[in-house]
Amino acid sequence: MKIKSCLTNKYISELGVTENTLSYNQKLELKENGYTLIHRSVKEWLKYGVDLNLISDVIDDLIQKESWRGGRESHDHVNHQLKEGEHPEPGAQRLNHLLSKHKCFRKLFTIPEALAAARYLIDSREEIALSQLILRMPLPGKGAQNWHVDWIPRRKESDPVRSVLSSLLLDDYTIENGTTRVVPGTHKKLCPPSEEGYFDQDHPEQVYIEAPKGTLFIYDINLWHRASRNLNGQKRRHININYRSRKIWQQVNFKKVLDDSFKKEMSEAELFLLKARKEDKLRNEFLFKYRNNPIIKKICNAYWNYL
Ligand SMILES: O=C(O)CCC(=O)C(=O)O
Ligand SMILES: [Fe+2]
Repeated sequence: MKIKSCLTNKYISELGVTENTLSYNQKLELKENGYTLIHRSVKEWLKYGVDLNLISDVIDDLIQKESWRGGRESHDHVNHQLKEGEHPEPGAQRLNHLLSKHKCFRKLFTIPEALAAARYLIDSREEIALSQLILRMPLPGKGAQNWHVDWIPRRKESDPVRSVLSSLLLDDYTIENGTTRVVPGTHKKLCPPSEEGYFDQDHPEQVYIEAPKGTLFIYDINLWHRASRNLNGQKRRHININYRSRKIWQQVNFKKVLDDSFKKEMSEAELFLLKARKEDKLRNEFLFKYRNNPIIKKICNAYWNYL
């Protein structure tokens, strides 16, 4: 029997999410294909408190300022190996901790469709939190990734979906500027692409996501996907809004990194989604630091499944 996660439902409804926030077709696409695309113009986004032009300018300034250092906050476990001038992800510009860096990012983690999709796909017994808000931009001539999923692959039909990604496109996504490729339906598979021999080659059923600036590209964490190489050097920036089950790691420990003045301006519902209320437990920093150690990974996964 499924138990409703009442706090998440209560708070996302306070933030305007209803049963009808996603259309029937969007829900069907999420369930069957593993992704859906929702487009809004710059003007329409303004009604949601999202100023795409301002965000775009602020991102450019941050890229200028942080350059190859961008995104290091989430790569603490590899920081010691990174040399001067080396991006944490070779071939891509990243930025992290956006919420701490400018007010223009504040409404991005309460976009109703992103919240509704997270609630729709993540196991209904599990409460939800924002994991991170990051910027990714492939560098000219670079940025290709192998086929992957963004979390530990599901192995059994009964394994829960624990994360959903929503990419807000700040530029048009085209084949030439290195768009994301996906293989529709692969979110249902119980293995990662590498186990079927897919690394950096074309997949016979791949689809290039071609969509204009202002699109929200929402996908199940288990969908096979990969960023392509930026062939024409044109900007291809997106902000990734990642929700996860509260059982697993938040990539950013918002409770720790957001200051008190920021928290004071947040509603109870927003603080809940950031896992930054007084009663929310702090992440275990030791285990998080060593999260890629195979033994720690195994223990945490077993523990999360037991919870
Ligand atoms: O930028 C993209 O197209 C996708 C990036 C991605 O999948 C990742 O970094 O995990
Ligand atoms: Fe990914």
